[in-house]
Amino acid sequence: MQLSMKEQMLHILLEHNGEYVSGQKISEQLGCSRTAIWKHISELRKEGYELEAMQRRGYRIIQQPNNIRSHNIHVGLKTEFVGQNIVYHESVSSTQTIAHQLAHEGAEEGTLVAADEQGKGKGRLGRDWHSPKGTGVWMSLILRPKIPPQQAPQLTLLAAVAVVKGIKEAVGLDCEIKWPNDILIHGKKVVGILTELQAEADRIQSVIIGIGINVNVKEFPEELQNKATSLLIEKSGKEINRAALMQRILEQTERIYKQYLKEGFPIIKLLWESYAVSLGKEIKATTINGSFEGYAKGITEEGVLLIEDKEGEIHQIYSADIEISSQT
Ligand code: BT5
Repeated sequence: MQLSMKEQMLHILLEHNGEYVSGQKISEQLGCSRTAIWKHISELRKEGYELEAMQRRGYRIIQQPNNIRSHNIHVGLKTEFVGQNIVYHESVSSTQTIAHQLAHEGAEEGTLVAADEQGKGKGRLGRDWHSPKGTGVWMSLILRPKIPPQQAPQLTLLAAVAVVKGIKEAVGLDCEIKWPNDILIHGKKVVGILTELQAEADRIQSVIIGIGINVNVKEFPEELQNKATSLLIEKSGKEINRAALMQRILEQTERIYKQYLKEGFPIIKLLWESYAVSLGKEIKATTINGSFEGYAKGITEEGVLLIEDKEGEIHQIYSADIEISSQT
């Protein structure tokens, strides 16, 4: 997707990394008037960009706001289609609901819905996802893979791998994955992933991958205090740029997704296993049909978890909450 005039200007300023760029150079590069430049500068300032304008020297960027408006994500995003069409809202009930609607209306593959705050963020099985304002990444990505619906769980694992790699690249933190959709740091949940489908019996129309990341969350409500963490907490209070983090995750997602479409699941499976904490351990799995304990043997080619119980019987688990009972 083409960058707008304002985005192109931001791109030029960011490329100069705090150095001055003359108004003349900008107007030549963009083919616009000095008045138009000034208009965009004022708009960017209103959005929280700290920009300096100096006579005879031009403009320079001093600081970017830590917001996730679409052009903040768009400028500097090195993808072909993932995140190239961004729908940003300041406050929504859930980005999943909006993405479902857009997918239904035919939104192109790679369309991303992002919000600064969710009033009713969704977890699995009707659970809530705490999504406070201005501190997280709450986003839903629309993909349209030509795969049978039963392979869709693979995409949750694919997304988990992309998020782990993106966090490592942008922030330098190592995460672990707990099957199927939890990303943990030091045993506490920092990311949740929710994959939902629009499908016919034999064909996927779209997959909506919802990703919730606690980025700069400083405090959690009481019920989450023992089980949730944020990147800021794990970085000893260092604030993290959310747009840059999203860019790295979207780039990783596109790269791994393309590889998946070309070569299938095996490579993703290997990567996923290298980050998994719940394999090779005694675990307790709670499913909608009850809970039982056993040894987590591995995942199948479909991304299904295999658990061996005390009688040696192997169970295939499609969806569950996992507790790790002991190290083995
Ligand atoms: C998930 O569900 O982990 C999927 C979360 C997906 C959230 C994203 S945000 C963008 C998109 N739009 C949405 O509306 N949703 C997606 P589940 O495995 O069911 O975990 C939910 C449980 O995690 C809750 O019952 C809480 O115990 C806990 N929890 C809630 N908010 C949390 C948070 N911010 N951080 C860590 N744990 C949380």
